[in-house]
Amino acid sequence: MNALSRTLLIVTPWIGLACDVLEDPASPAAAAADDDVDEEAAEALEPGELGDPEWLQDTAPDPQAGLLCILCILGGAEPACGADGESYANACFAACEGGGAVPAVTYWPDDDGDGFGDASAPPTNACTLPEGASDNGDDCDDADDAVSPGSPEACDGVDNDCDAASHCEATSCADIALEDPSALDGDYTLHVDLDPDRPWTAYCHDMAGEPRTYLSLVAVGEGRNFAQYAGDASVRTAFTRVRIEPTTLAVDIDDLTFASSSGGLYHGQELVTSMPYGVAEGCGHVAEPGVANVDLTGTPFKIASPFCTLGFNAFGSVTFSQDDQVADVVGDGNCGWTSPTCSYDPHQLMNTVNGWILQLAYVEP
Ligand SMILES: [Ca+2]
Ligand SMILES: [Ca+2]
Ligand SMILES: [Ca+2]
Ligand SMILES: [Ca+2]
Repeated sequence: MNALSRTLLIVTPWIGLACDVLEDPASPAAAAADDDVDEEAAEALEPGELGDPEWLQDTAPDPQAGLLCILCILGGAEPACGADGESYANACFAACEGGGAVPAVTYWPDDDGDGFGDASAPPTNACTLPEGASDNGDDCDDADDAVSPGSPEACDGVDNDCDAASHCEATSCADIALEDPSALDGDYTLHVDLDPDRPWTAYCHDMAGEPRTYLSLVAVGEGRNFAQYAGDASVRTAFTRVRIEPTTLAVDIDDLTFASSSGGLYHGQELVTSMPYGVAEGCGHVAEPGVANVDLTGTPFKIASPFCTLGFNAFGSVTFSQDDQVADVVGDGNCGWTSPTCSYDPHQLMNTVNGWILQLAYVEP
């Protein structure tokens, strides 16, 4: 052991003891401080303890400590933080001049200034918040101040809130596809007008192409959700899903993507092979009149359209269930039909468009 090391071994614990004295003159150590430090104390305190925040942290500054601080410097050369937020050459300076030594804080760069640091950038330790830095590394995109924990999720394909498990609230299947271009066709929860109290399960179709929103019909099978034209012969179309415009809640009665048809008949020179949703047509007073059914049971929607009967010698009716979720439709004449609102063409022929004429409404909770 050389002379300097021996000096440090002796001086350093003495300083520690002296700082305790300054902090609490009434302590037993105060009496001992008047005497030389004995061998026992030197052995009890290792030089490294000078850097221990346990005793440095609350050490009060005191002008009388000037000499002690000079000696103290010998105790170490690691930069340290003072309670005053300044950086000092070592822990002794921080303790004696900086109001007590405190641990350095880890900071991350915050280039976009949103208060959240870049977790992927190397952090730095400092005594106070450096300019352009943050005390956390929670930003998942430090080049966009609209992206950070707690930011609202938009349907934009971006993880706006730095939580990969959370997605935007969607009103349409197009929203779902925008948020997640890899989303597959299937059932998704949408909200009417983004209202958390008005959820519904949509079937999203053609998500990889032009996403379209469908309402899956629960009541399917014999006598449910079909349209019919009865004449010399009959054509009947059954629906398992109908296309819905999720912002207006109108149904395109012409969409046959999830419909199947059977039979066929000639209307004049034209062969009719399918019928629009909710339309009943009859011609010639033969056999049974045309009938149709709309049944939204099991969905959170009800029928909000009036129906109307048109045609030559037309007669017909519509009977709604009490909750307006079911409509039984009759249409006949020579020829005549009953349809949602008033369809442009009751039987579906080439180049005819009825469009979004069946209006639905959300069943309020
Ligand atoms: Ca940031
Ligand atoms: Ca950001
Ligand atoms: Ca998003
Ligand atoms: Ca998210």
